[in-house]
Amino acid sequence: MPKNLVTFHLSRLTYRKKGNSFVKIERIELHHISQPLVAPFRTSFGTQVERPCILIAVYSEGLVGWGECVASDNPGYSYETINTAWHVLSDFLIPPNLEQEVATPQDVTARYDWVRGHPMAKAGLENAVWDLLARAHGIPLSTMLGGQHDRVEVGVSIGIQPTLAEQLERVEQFIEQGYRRIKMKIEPGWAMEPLAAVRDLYPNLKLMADANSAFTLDDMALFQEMDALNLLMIEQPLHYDDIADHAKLQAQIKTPICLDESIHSPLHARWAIEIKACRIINMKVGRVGGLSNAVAIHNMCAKAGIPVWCGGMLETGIGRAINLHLATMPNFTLPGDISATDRYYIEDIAAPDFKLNPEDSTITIPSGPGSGIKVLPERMAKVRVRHQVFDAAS
Ligand code: OSB
Ligand code: MG
Repeated sequence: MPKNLVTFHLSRLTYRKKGNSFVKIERIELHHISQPLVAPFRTSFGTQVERPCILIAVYSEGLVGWGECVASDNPGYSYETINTAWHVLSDFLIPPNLEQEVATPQDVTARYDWVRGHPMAKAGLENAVWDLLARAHGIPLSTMLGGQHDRVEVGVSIGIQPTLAEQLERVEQFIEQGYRRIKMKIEPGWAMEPLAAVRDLYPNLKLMADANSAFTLDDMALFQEMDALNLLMIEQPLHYDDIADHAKLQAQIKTPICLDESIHSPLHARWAIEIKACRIINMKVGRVGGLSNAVAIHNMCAKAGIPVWCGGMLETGIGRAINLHLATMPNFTLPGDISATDRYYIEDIAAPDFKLNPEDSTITIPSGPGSGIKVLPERMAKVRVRHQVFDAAS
């Protein structure tokens, strides 16, 4: 695959409406929304009952591209929050891009390259620009990314339940719906017993655990015990910023370690691969700062023989559609945390709703230009907390 795959594709395309190969950003809007989840989602770092996010709309000549910033209202998963992202977007990322011409997403990221950190804020804006460019060229986002499938394999991530009986009930319910890969959240005191109980009932299930950083190297014996469960992988067992200790753990257990929280950029991915800190990487486009970095990490992992899969952040239809397009790239060889809309929300701000294809545990990529989804303004108005318009006049 050519290194500059993205530029390679775009340099041969012209913007359908104008015959240009660039668009000019006229206006950017931020929408802070918050939607109730169908069920509380409990992890080792907290419980969510509502899912807030910032939706980013980038306008050019009657077209609009949509991105989603997946920061939450508290810094439990990462240091970013809705408020830090709003600040960084409105004061540093958006202003240098207003009224500017954009031929590739890198034209936008280059204008804020100097900003350290804040990957979720950056991803929200960059991904909206990818969507806008793909719509302008009249091609699906997956084509722009070099993707190869029209459906991708998915699983479901189940939060920590109040009792073992309820945990088993949840697992059964999702398997009945057609999900063939189950991820269980674990924490100290909720690990071996629930995992072993599920493994006993489903000896051939693709089963994995996500610790969200809740353990230390002192728990080595527990992880060695887990080797008997034939798990697909253990996600982020140790500290959220650690790479080095994960290499020590991986050397002493058979189950593949998958890193989530500690991979923020292609540089972190290279460090993890070089010291053998993991055998798998969870790709979250928000956590790595946008689709350009996601493509770079994907290509690096493909070369190193490290499979990737698409993680989730309980996205709305906007973020979920982008995840689906991303997961069509060839080294996404494990099922993603991209579940059907009804697993998250009663009604969503975008259409169409995503449904599981139960015959093969897949979700079909939306067709049409860009991410292929349409935002529903009436639904958005119902759940909106804050709104701001950025244009030449503001
Ligand atoms: O660690 O993968 C995680 C949700 C929010 C924050 C962190 C994580 C998750 C999930 C949910 O596991 C995945 C999904 O969107 O279905
Ligand atoms: Mg995780």
